[in-house]
Amino acid sequence: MMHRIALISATIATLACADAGLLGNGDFQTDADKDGKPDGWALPTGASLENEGGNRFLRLTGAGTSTQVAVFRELPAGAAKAVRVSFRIRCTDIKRGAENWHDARVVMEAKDAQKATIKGAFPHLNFKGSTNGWVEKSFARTLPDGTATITIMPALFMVESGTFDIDDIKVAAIDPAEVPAAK
Ligand SMILES: [Ca+2]
Repeated sequence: MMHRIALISATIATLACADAGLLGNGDFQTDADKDGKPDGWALPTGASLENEGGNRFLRLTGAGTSTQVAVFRELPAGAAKAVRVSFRIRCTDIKRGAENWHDARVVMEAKDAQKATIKGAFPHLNFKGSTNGWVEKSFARTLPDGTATITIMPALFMVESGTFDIDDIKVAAIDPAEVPAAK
């Protein structure tokens, strides 16, 4: 009996650790309902769950210049006044489409309680070409007053071709004092 209690405690501790931050399952590891999709994420056409040596991650595959491939999450900001966002990405032969913004992007927005976008809250990191393996990205931002939710959307916008891998997405509440002053 004691053994079983210890096992359950260990499981709960692992889950709490994996879910640290505002975004659950940002590492794509959990598929508790075994439907082949990472829990909390929808996988539209062009998005797939990949597995390399036991590490699961999201892959977006370019499907031509008339197609946008994107996944979307919305998370409550709760009491957070500032957040640190981090993730790692890997690009393979991403060929831009007709417009400058037809590339790989991680689009983030702050929304107020009426779901209206509060402009300029987050940078939209964008990528094209190939990276040399996985590359870590991180930034910190103060949340605008009135932020109720944060949306995050990794996307391939009308690219000719290529694949965009993303993993270990974390959105963590931090002390606003930790946000570097804007230059
Ligand atoms: Ca992972």
